[in-house]
Amino acid sequence: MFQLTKRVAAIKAASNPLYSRRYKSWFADVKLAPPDPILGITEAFLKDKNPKKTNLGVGAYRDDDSKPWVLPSVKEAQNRVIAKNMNKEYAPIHGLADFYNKSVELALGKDSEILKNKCNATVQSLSGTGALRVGAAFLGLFWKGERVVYLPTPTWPNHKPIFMHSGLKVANYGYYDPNTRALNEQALFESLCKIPERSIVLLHACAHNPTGVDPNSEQWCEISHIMKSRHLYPFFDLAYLGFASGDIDRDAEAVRIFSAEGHQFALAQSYAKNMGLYGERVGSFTFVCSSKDEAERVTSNLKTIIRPMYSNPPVHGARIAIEIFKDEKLFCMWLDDLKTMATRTITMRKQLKETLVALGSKQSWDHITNQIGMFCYTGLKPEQVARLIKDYSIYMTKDGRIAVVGLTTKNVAYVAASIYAVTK
Ligand code: KET
Repeated sequence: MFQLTKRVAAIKAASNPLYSRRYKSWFADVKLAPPDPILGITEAFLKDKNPKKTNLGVGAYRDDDSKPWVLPSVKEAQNRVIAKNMNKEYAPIHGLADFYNKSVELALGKDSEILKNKCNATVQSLSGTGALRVGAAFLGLFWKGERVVYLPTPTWPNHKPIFMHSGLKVANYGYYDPNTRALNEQALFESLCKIPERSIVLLHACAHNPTGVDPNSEQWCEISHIMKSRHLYPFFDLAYLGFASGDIDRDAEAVRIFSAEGHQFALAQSYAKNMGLYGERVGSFTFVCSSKDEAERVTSNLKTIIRPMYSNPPVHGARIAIEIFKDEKLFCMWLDDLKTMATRTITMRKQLKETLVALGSKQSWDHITNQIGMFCYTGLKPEQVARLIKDYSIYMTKDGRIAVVGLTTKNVAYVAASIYAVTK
């Protein structure tokens, strides 16, 4: 008691103005962080009062009434999940096996030797970002090669912090040519040849974000050969499986080429876009290992990473995916939904291009229809983007990326006219 009173007196004595000023706040030195380059745009869009405002920022599919679309297959699967009246117990640390086993099979293919030999270390993840994050954290702890992750120029802005937060360095490799608005094959191959051996290389498996430009089959084979001969480690980000072309096998081509050629690689998968399960955070992460034994050891360590990070993943979205995976009819319904999204996106690309041409734009807009996936890398300059946002309330990322999935038959004319106005 005496001890305590003495201590309190000491604290009071310390509360002189100088002392209290110094300890007014623990976070006085924390500076305001910039808004997120993608999700920050939605925040600005929501504040805008213009009735014509259009959000082409975030990559989230909209129907032709600009409404988020819950896929009919997902609705049906969710009804089935609810009808089962399941409990709300914790999932295992690595998630629901019925989900993650089918997820990796979707990417690697039913006949995958890797899966037959159980060489995969696969876990459920918090969507694609969580998959990348867990994979990065594992590499941060165990990677014995060059601790640098090479990212394409440009890339999804979240890649850099994800790897840096895991204690890895990041650098870039050539990918896109702004003049041709297509793949810069020479820069890509040359820079891959120069990357120090045993480095990590991040590859967008399909529907490259933000450019919408993918290597073709031959180019993927070449990338695979270079990476193999130079002992580069492939880390695939597969966030758009089935969304790029509407065909899962086609979109999985790059991953399957690398599997067939015997690469060991990392694979982050997301069901945000292809099942429209954005907010449910459904995904999986896989390391393709050299043996079953190695895969078991890797899995056990993935679990030790996940446990203190978020303990175990949410179950609801994964249960929806399981319903779709295990019922052939529902699975076919999902494939149809994927086609619906891919077809509407392609139609909007065409309409945007045709309207710009009809307005008399002298620029070439062929890249709008040549690029694939959710986005179009328009080539608009930062000042043109700024005008579109300020004068027309058309929101997009600063680099001129538009989410084509946000275009509709109702807003495309306004968007085209506005783009024409700032580019003529
Ligand atoms: N990888 C890529 C290439 C990607 O574009 C996204 C999302 C993700 C991973 C992660 O998605 P998740 O929801 O964690 O499964 N991209 C869109 C949304 C975002 O930035 O979070 C976008 O670029 O708009």
